[in-house]
Amino acid sequence: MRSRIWILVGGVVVAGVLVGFFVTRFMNPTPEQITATSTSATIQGKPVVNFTLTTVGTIGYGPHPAWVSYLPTTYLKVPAGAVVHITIDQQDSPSGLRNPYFSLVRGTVNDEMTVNGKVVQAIDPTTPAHTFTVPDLGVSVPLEGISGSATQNVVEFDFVVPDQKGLFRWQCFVPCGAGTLYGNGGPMQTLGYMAGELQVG
Ligand SMILES: [Cu+2]
Repeated sequence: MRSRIWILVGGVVVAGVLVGFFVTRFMNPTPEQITATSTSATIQGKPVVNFTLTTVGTIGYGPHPAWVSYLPTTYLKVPAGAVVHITIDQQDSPSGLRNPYFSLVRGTVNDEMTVNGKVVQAIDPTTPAHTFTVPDLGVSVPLEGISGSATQNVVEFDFVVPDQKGLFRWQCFVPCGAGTLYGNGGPMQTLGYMAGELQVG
């Protein structure tokens, strides 16, 4: 009798573990990360690693082809203690900011970025299409929307990541989710589009 109970308990535990794997792996898969490419450069004695991202007005594929998005993904992995050099080919039109604070460049090396090669520390708050913002690292960069016949603005900046491992949420702060409540729904609240994770270490 006793051994039967233990067989039952064991069966329940095994079933629970299998359900757990199903929920975490199949229902909620971890998306592919891209890893920063290493370089031989250093800034402030720290190794520089590179990412190149693109922001587009419509992603054009997947379950939400009409959504705005970062490409190729918003899941980024960098080594601890590195300087991350990001190049963003910004190809979307401006939406403008609700909170003009995010038109400032903050938390990057020298609190600056370059826009098409020109050094800038802030832009007009009505002109951003998106921002690249990592709140817990104090990093925020406004990405100027394209105007006239321009097809993209190339935005570059550097920031230092901590020496310890960590997972940092990042997102855009322009309410760019057109057609959603206050522009903050849809792609603005979905990882992989206008929100993502920066894995350090
Ligand atoms: Cu955005």
